[in-house]
Order: sequence, then C-alpha cells, then structure tokens
Amino acid sequence: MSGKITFTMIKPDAVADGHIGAILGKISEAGFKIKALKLTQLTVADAKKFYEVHAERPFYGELVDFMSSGPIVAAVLENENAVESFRTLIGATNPADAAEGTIRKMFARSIGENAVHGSDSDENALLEASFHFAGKEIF
Ligand code: 3AN
Repeated sequence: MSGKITFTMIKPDAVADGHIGAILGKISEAGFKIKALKLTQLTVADAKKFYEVHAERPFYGELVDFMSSGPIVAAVLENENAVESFRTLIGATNPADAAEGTIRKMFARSIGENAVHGSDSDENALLEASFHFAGKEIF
C-alpha cells in the first residue's frame, strides 16, 4: 500500500518570485494536510547531501548552487497515496511539459528552477522529512 506522507520544498525561485502563499494554497486545496512547515535555507553542504543521488548528473553543480542560493519552504504533507498524488499536483520536471493547472506549469521558471520538490518514493519521503525536521517538529 502507498504511504500517506510526502516531503516538499518550495524552491528559491518560487520563494523569490513571491509564490509561497499561492503554492501552499494549491497544496491545501488539493487535500494535503501540513504536518510540518518552515522557512529555511540550505547550506551548500546540505544541498549536496540532499541531491547526492544526482551527483553524477551534469546539472548537479548548478542544482546545488541554485538550491542553496536563497530561502526555501520545507514541508511534510499527508494525504492518501501522498507521493504519487503530490507528483501529479506539481507536474513534469520541465514546466514546458507540465500539465495545465499544475504547480510547476503555473509557477516554475525552467527545468532547473522548477518551483517545487516532491519526493519520488515513500522511503525517500521519510528520509527527506527527517533530513529537515526533528521528530517534535512533525505534527
Ligand atoms: P523531479 O524533481 O521532477 O523528481 P529529478 O529528480 O529528475 O526531477 O531532478 C531533481 C531536480 O534536478 C529537479 N527538480 C531540477 O531542479 C533538477 N534538474 C533535473 N533535470 C535537470 C536538467 N536537465 N537541467 C537542470 N536541472 C535539472
């Protein structure tokens, strides 16, 4: 059975562009319950560790620089089938390919600066949530 928890970040582009409220609104309207939430900033070391799985990809350096370039909003979300339903809500990695009405279609700048992160598995959702939040910060 699919899990009820996913992890998201509103990325530096969407925070800088003033979309925090609109994106949290879309998330709430879609039925996700917010279990943890904070405005924070990744260090270069945090971003390298978080995206370690992409270390061999050509865009890794750019991704680490971008993700540590400004504040982000980190959140743990709950819903039925949370990982998959959230990835449907955010849309394709490249906003040019994302479906109408998805968060990336509405708010992302580009494939690299694509407004939001969404976990890609139940296992990673739990790892990513604990990377950003202590147990007592998750409600
Ligand atoms: P998703 O975030 O849709 O799961 P991944 O896991 O393939 O996509 O990529 C992780 C992040 O790496 C993306 N959110 C995006 O910021 C960045 N990224 C992916 N592909 C590219 C690319 N071709 N050029 C630049 N950045 C990319």
